[in-house]
Amino acid sequence: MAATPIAVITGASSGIGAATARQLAAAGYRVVLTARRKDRIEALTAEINEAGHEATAYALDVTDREAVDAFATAFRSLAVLVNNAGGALGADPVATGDPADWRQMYETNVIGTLNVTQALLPALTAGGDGTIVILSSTAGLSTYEGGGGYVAAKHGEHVLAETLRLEIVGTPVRVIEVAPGMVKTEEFATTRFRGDTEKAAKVYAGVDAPLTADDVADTITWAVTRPSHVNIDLLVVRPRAQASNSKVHRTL
Ligand code: 8X3
Repeated sequence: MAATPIAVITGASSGIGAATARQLAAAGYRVVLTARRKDRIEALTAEINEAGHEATAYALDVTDREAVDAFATAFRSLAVLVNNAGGALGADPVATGDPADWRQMYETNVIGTLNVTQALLPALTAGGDGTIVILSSTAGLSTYEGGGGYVAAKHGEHVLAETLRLEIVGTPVRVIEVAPGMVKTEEFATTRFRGDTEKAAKVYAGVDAPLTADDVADTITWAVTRPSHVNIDLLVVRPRAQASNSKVHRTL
């Protein structure tokens, strides 16, 4: 009997990462949930196992290269890596944005993805059929006012995906980039506005049905479960009410 394929998901403690862990488990993967918040991924792991699927939790900060390398030693062969950890901090104009925020966003979104991808690439290759998913954003494809360091970091992540795909062509590993637009999750906007729930709510005010974490997880799961020779290079997914980063229909 063939071993159950393993999928590692970073940032699996909430939002898109958590929804992706649930959906990939239901699709037949043994999911390995990583995030800094151990209690959260342990609770989700228990939920997935109780549902009759296979999950394990591993507390990990993707910006800590030593910890990432130690984590990677557990895998001789790996089917899927979903680089989901990341996020936004602040929505200030370039003129006044805090360089510390810019640095932190580059560190989590770009270096975090680089760390985990570099560390797990040997196992993804050794498995003979690997898939790397990079969760970028529509903020990685075009800019918007107040996008600042987030837009810059997501452009970096997009370029990482494009470059890696060129460099590893011919190996049995594909690189899928999923770029969501407006997704309403419990934490994304609240973190961006440092706990200011009023400002966070304004992001989605009057928008008829922003995407949910499940919508994006569904997209990821679809892309990952295509036959091995099919590579969904880049998939942009937005809610119907959003035509571009800055063109959003609101009923206010
Ligand atoms: C999230 C999309 O519009 O907040 O990645 O930059 S946006």
